[in-house]
Amino acid sequence: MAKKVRERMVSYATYGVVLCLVLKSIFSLRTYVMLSRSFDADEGTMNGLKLNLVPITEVASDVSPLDLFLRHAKEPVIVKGALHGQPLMRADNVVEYVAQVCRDSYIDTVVYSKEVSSWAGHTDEKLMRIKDYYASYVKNSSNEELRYATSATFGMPFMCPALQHDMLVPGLASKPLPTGGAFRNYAQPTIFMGPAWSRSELHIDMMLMPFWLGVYAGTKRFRVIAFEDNLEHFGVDRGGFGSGRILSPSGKALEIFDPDVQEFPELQDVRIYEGEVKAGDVIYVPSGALHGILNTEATFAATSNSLWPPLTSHYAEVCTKSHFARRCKRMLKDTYLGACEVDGLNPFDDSTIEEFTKCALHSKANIELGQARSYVDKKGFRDIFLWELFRFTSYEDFCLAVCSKYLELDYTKSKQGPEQEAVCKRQCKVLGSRNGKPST
Ligand SMILES: O=C(O)CCC(=O)C(=O)O
Repeated sequence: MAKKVRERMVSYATYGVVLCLVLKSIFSLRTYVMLSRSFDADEGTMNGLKLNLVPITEVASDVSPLDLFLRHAKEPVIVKGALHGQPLMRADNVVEYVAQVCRDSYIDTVVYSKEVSSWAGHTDEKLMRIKDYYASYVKNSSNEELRYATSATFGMPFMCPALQHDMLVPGLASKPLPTGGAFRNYAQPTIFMGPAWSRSELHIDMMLMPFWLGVYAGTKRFRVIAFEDNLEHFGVDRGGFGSGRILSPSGKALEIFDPDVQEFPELQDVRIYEGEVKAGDVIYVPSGALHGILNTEATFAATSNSLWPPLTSHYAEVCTKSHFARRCKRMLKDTYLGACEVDGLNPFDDSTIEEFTKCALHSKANIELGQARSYVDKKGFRDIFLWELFRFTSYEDFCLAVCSKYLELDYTKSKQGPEQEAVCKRQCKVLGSRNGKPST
């Protein structure tokens, strides 16, 4: 065992200081607590055929980001209680509180249909004011239409900036790479709120990016198929790396919460990670993973796609082996600020992926902007405000920049754009209980 470790250390030595430090940490003892797993894997029989359900690993919130992203890079992980220090967790009724703070903001609302091939099976989009959505579809539990709300059109920073005082970026996600070359995506985080049994069916995220999702109220059941299983059992031609809807030979889409195992016999072999993400928890979902979400209670959640330095190698591998699905090649290039050649990446030649990874790990983007060193030192991870993540000096400056950014990007094409812009600007004057001061 010790010999193996030594050999691996030696073969990676050429990766330079950053990678060596990272490896040192891989082989160090776990410092965080692995909690018991929440799911009984004996459940999950469909039409007499057994699904291969695997409980999602749960860890305590003292997990170091390096352990999380490196040791568990390829599997989803639930970090229990990671949101417990956040102001929003103190609201008596989180969903009602959000509906109150964001009352005039416009949010997209959708219903689920198994017949459509759109993202997550969402269809029948209507922009609604949050207060009206909440009254009709969340508070009114006798409404049979399961209408789900998500800030897809406007994104939370423009849609309801005042929420930033209560809803921070979790510490473990607070040091991302300059995603796509820019400091952050102004359209994220995305928020999701909805009644029990609303859902997002199986899909894959833009540019095959990994993400964090924090649940502030209610419970979400996740089912996740890792990139590696998707590739092995469904391959690149079954839709899984495009829309994320896996198709059977007869053209039927796989519904992960109601799977037809006759149509998809592969499901007996595919590992389906399953876990409940409860209020206060954060889930990490890896690059290129298919995932479906079923809200088993009324929920409120926030999520962002981000890449973190320790995921460099896995993301490069996923992007290349998917044959560069979902424009991820562009993402690879831009994230490392063009420092590393992407045209030589070859899905059939692992050495090209290793070369790229070596270069990316040494890049300025990874070391300086992604703050790779702080992962090794385990320093400086704390819940931060969005304006800090975007490297602004105050909430108000960031807020006003976002409100105008949307004008620039011509989001006013949407009929409600001008009204939403006015809501955005009004909220820039709203300061939270800590007056926009960073937490310590
Ligand atoms: O919570 C949800 O319904 C969907 C979240 C998600 O899968 C995503 O943002 O990619």
